[in-house]
Amino acid sequence: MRNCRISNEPTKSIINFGRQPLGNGFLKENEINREYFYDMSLEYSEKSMMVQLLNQPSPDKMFHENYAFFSGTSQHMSEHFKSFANSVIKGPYLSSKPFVIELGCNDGIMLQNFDEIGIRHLGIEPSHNVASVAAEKGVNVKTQFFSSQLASSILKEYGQADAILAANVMCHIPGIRDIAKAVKVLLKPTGVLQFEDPYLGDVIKKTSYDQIYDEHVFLFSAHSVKFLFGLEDLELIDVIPQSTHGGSMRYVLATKGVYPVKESVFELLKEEEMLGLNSIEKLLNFASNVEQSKLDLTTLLKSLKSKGKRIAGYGATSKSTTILNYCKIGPDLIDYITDTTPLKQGKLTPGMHIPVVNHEHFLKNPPDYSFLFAWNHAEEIMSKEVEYTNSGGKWIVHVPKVKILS
Ligand code: JHZ
Repeated sequence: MRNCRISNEPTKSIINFGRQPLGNGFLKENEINREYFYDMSLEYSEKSMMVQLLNQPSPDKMFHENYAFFSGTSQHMSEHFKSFANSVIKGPYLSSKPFVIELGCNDGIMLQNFDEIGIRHLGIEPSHNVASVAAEKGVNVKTQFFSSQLASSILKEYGQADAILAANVMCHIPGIRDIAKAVKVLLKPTGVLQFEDPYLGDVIKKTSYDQIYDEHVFLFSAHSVKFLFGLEDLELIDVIPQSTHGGSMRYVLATKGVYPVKESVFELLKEEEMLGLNSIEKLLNFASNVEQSKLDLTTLLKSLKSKGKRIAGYGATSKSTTILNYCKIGPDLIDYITDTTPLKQGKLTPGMHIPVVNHEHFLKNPPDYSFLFAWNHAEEIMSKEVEYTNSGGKWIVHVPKVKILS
């Protein structure tokens, strides 16, 4: 058994989701017998206050030349990253000749905004296919995993950065202790680290357990982020809640003592204590809510199926992999899942092997019920699918409770 990835102390188990495949391991029929599985157990460390997965597939199994997730698949997310970039550009932390680094820049969706106005920048992205989309847009990108070793060579080539940014990246990195060290080396004394990830508080409040899958090795809170980066003398100076990915948090960190700590940090720490995000008892309560959600969902789907209803999934998200495999939902309950990502189409979902089809298939074969796996994009999808809804198509969601939307 491994210990906490931050404190190296023993952890306590919150919930075990059992045998799980790769969240983005969409596969072809002839790859089924080679499919990879691991045991997914969510753990909590009382020392570091970090909620984490102890077992995780090796990074090269998850992030490679066929990585299936492109950030640019959502219009709303493009707007979000533009506004993130603008808040950095107009914010108080950049010098007159700034240098900005983004960790895990994916297809360049955020850095392109810096490139457009001539700000010196560098993206680090280990997945070749998405990195080459960034490079085609003119973004300066290194196709590598970030580490303290890479940080030293970046330092020699470019110097220190005014801002290091990351969105939906930090929670993916098992060796995060080394990342904290690398950030410390690369930041100017007045520089800031700004990163955002799905927030533990939202996951607990909404029972959105689908945020837990192989790539998300950590579920951060203000408490755990403060502890982790505090080990490198980096201080949490601001927290800014985000509506993206069903509820995220942006954390702003700087070298201790350089900037005042904003009131938002103290408030969030207090709220987390009230919610019990740093108490194993409250986290175990989350585990029973997850079990109830599984029961409610499988009961609903089986009852609809027994009435002869056709059910499809909308959005072959990484998140859906946890729901499908934990609840054992396969093609007997869900006919297909529609997704706009060409790399996922024509393949089967990881583990439960439901066919992934394009949007046209959904339009030509509208189901009676659509399970909204991409619930975090509900607004965008609902406005796109007005015709389906108006002609009687129904939507199922599982957060915050399993229900059919009226
Ligand atoms: P979406 C990924 O998670 C993986 P996922 C990763 N680990 C992570 O942290 C987050 O993103 C940031 C499709 N879609 O955003 C496109 C439609 O078909 O919820 C996507 O495949 N039609 C890096 O996969 C999926 O749904 C649409 O109209 O859980 C959405 O995936 C829209 C809007 C999306 O992230």
